[in-house]
Amino acid sequence: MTRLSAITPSGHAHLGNHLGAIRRWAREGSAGDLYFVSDLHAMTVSYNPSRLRVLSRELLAVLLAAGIKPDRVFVQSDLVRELGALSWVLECTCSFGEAARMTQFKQRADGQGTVRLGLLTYPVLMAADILLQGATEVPVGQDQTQHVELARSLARRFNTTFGEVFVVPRAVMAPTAARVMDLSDPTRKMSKSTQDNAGVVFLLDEPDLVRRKLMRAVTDNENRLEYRPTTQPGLANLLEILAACVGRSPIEMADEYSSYGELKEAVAEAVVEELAPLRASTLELLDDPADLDAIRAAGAERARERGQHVLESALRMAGLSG
Ligand code: AQP
Repeated sequence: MTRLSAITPSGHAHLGNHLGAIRRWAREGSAGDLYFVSDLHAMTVSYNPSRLRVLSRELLAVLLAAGIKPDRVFVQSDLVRELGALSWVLECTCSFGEAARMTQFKQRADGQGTVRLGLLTYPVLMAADILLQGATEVPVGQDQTQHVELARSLARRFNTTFGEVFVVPRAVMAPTAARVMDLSDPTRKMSKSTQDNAGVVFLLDEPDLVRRKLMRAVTDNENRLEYRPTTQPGLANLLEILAACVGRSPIEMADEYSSYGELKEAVAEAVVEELAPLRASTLELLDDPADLDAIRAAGAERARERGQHVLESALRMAGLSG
């Protein structure tokens, strides 16, 4: 079984990425799991090239620092030639209607002045990511299941039309982990690309900044320390963060504190403690460019080797070289 997951360098990694995904990947991942930094996907909206390079590198370091084995990780653009070739074959297997039907495309394109063609075709690139690595399972949230369905359709269609090449992947529901909300606006999730940094705890924030952000988190005027996500979303978010850090339930945590201030202090200390080893290891990896480059190159080589046979067969069967 090969399970494939990705993280997009659309901004600096944050507490939500850590508690919701990266920590779980490092703790629960099995030998067949693969993780990649999806920098090509970050290009579907306006971006800055030098920042993208820095963010991709930083995310790779975060994944390794979290404890994901180096032989399980790679950066997507290191396979840009292979993925570009396979994407073209798959784009010519996909209809315009299929791509245009993607709900996420409609949502993300809505209201944008200029919509990049890559935003429309990126689910096909995602299919290439999956099929090139021969992934059998793709853990996704509800918003991405349609994209994995597309990858399944394209794999089946190609296999039926030209010959068996691709493993047909299936979407598996990513286990529901803590969904960390923005500290300034607890009705929206903490996000890498949020413009206002005050509500986002980045993994590389200095401990004092982490404390300040958590102490300033928006709560309410109810003065009632209970876990009530619908009516007290800010407080519930803090309780969930604390619960995720200390491995207990938010309801239990609510019973432990008598004031919002006391709770915030506890959350701040728990988060600083949770992030300290990850931050230190990430900075250490970023400080040794040669070592990180070597890990990255080896990861790319392995990913390329895993996909070589699939790519050559797909090109040959599609009537191209090979
Ligand atoms: N706030 C969050 N709480 C819990 N989990 C989260 N994840 C993201 N935000 C939270 C999980 O992190 C993994 C990698 O995320 P992604 O790169 O695929 O993109 P995303 O979900 O769109 O993440 P962001 O941080 O919100 O980025 P932008 O701003 O670009 O949209 C996923 O497993 C995701 O569930």
